[in-house]
Amino acid sequence: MTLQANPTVTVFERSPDEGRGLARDMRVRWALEEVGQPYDVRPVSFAAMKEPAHRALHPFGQIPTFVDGDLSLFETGAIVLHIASHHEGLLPLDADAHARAINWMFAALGTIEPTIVDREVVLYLERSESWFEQRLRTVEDRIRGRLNDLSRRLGDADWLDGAFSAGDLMTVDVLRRLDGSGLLEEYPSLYAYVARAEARPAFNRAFDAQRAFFNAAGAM
Ligand code: GTB
Repeated sequence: MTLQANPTVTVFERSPDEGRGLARDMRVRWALEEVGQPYDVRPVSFAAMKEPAHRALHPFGQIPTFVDGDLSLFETGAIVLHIASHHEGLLPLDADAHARAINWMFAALGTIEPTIVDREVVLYLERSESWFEQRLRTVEDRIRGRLNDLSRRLGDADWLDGAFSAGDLMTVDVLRRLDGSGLLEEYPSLYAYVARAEARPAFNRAFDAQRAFFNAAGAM
């Protein structure tokens, strides 16, 4: 009998989010926890991320990457979809519901997340510009537009389309990046949606694992 090695996920050696679980390895850890797949993590420094050895795994020199046997992936959408496709629990068996869950994954990554990343770019890179305040307002209004539409679609349902799926996992992980902005609080149903997802045992295992890793890295 040959022992199958666990998949390995690369993570920040020391995450700038200080253990808040806002970097994108969190969604991969969470997906792995939801399906009960054990995994290993491999820390990578900012410098090592840009070295050829890491770029062989990730052409853009970023984390996370996912290596499982001979397979190596580097985009979180593809990684979570791969995990969800190879285990039960994150994608419905019904073909149409399955496609709709993937639809929500793409919506999270392609329609919601870019507006939230824009805000981070403004805050971290454009603060000294004369037009900073005006640009921040514009970008935040664009986020509000997305949150408004999303909350209207969610209505009073627990999840976006029936049972919790990879579509919810990705949407919630994207929304979590608004932590500290006050924007999510303007939409109580979305705030409750994120809280509901964060109460899942798998989320908590993933969150605790990344926080323990951050604390251990800090102690070194
Ligand atoms: N599209 C890719 C994917 O989804 O996998 C994006 C990957 C990505 O942006 N990775 C970031 C990275 O490696 C980490 S997650 N950045 C380093 C670099 O580009 O040199 C983004 C992130 C970083 C930090 C926080 N934080 O501190 O709160 C939150 C999110």
